Amino acid sequence: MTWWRAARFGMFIHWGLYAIPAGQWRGQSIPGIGEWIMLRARIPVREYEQLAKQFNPTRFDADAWARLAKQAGQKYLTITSKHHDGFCMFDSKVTDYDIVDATPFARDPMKDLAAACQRHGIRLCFYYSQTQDWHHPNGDGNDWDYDETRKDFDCYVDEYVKAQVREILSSYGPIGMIWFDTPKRMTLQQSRSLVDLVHDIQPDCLVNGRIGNGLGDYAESRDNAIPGERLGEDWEVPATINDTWGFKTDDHNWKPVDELIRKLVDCASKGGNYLLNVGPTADGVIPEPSAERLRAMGKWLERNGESIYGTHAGPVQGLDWCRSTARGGTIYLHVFDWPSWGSLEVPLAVAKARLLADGSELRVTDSAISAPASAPDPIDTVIALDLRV
Ligand code: JFZ
Repeated sequence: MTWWRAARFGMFIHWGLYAIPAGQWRGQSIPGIGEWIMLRARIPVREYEQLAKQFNPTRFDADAWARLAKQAGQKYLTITSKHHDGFCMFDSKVTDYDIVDATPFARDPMKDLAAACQRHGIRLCFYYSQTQDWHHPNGDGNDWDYDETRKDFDCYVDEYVKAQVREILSSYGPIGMIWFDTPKRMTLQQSRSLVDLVHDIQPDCLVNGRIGNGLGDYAESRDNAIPGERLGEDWEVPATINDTWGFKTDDHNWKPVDELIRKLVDCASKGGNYLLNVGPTADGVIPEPSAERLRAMGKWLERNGESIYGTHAGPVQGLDWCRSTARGGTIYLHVFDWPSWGSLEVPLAVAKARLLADGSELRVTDSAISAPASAPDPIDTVIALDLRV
């Protein structure tokens, strides 16, 4: 868990056939998250499958994606190898329903991504939908093509899921983590056998909490739900920049940069990781509104990353106007609301205070820190504190 705890910030990528309809089906806008369009519109397998013939992401540039993650200050990248629609974005030998065999693209983008992540020092992780598979006759969730009561789910897990988990762990070098999702009908025995399989192949590979049945190396929060207080366990929140994971043409509800930075800080202050999603288009491009926000976050982290990476939850908790993180003897006070009255009152025995961004010292009297009239950084001014011993 060492790398994962130090990382604090990762890139989530939801990319698959659903990026083609991008929220529209037969001239209708389908409400909800883009990657669920097959279920929401009850699209028959035979019809949805046809999308593969159009999938040709000629503008896909693995290096650009890894570079963007790097510029954003993200330390790991988790990409959908297979989402609930069942389409495999990697070269699988146990099905032809994959990007190499079924699309005109006919290449494995995960190979390029693995190499690009290596080059840029980003840990590659795979999302894998182990329970829901709306394409496989024995997978969970598709009751419009198949009779749910006649499915042999155990067989699907033993013969298909395990084979594919083996593939994604054997073909792309070291994998940081497998991000399982929506365990639903997984039994404890099934969850356990998948964890064991992962560790048999790559002992250092982590498994997230959505493997189900209380297993996994850390807890996964509900989507977009940052806990109200610090937790005594390792946790991560998967989050969207707009309101969808998979690309949708009509979702323009992009969160502003200041909100995204504060959410990252909020997570770090409660001891958790922020896994922030991008949904590339069908031609392989990360939407510019996402890219520009990520680059702005990276700019902020260039100046203030010391207060995020490798830190744990700080001692000041439960105040609206600030957050805190800590590492070694240093406490990082993150000021969201700058005082107009010239002083910051902190419930700590402060000895020394300096602005992290430029190193300048702030005067300290009786634990109150003198504050310049206006916020040095209106998004989050970080002050590094030494305490009296
Ligand atoms: C799941 C997926 O169904 C979704 O498509 C996306 O991949 C997301 C990251 O994960 O959705 C969930 C799973 C769990 C919760 C909410 C949405 N939850 O626990 O609240």
